[in-house]
Amino acid sequence: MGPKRRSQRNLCDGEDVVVKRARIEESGWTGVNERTFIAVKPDGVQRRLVGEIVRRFERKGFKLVGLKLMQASEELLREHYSELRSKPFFRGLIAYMSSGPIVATVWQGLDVVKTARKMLGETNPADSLPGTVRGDYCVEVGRNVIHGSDSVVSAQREISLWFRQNELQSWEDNCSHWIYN
Ligand code: IDP
Ligand code: MG
Repeated sequence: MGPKRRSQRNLCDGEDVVVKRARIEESGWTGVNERTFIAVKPDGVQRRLVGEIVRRFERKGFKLVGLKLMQASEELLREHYSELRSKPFFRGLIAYMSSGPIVATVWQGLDVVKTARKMLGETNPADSLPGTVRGDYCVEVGRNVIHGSDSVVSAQREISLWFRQNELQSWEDNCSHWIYN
């Protein structure tokens, strides 16, 4: 399989077909339209943290534009974490992330990428302050319950990897003027 073909495969459901991936519109990713990819990892789902995590992002004022419960394929996970493929923990990371369903979400709002990373806490829960998801709900780096994109560029890459275009909703936010002035 050539590189072009591979890049068009829909890794989010394993179908070997050409599909419309979530479109990356550079101009639409600034200001209040910035988006990030947040996933509740298998341990977060097992430990019934989905509602708590979604609640935090909703109450903060971010807008939910995509959400699905899914079993991620190893192929998707290897692509998602491709930057870490030479790390000694890579195999364990793929095994962990494919050990059960994940809740994949996309959130939109002003500075959502940076703010979501603060809400997550540090990669190692031991370094994460109370009040962050990892600071409140986990102990070990290998079971840190949540993923969040680390930059706008990563967010664009990850959203297009995990979501099809028609899985992301554009909806009118009737309370946006209570969140933005
Ligand atoms: P991040 O999730 O905070 O962005 P990354 O460095 O991108 O952190 O690592 C991705 C994931 O790989 C982490 O969330 C964690 O699940 C896992 N991981 C990172 N470092 C280690 C490690 O030293 N041992 C085991 N797992 C790790
Ligand atoms: Mg990362």
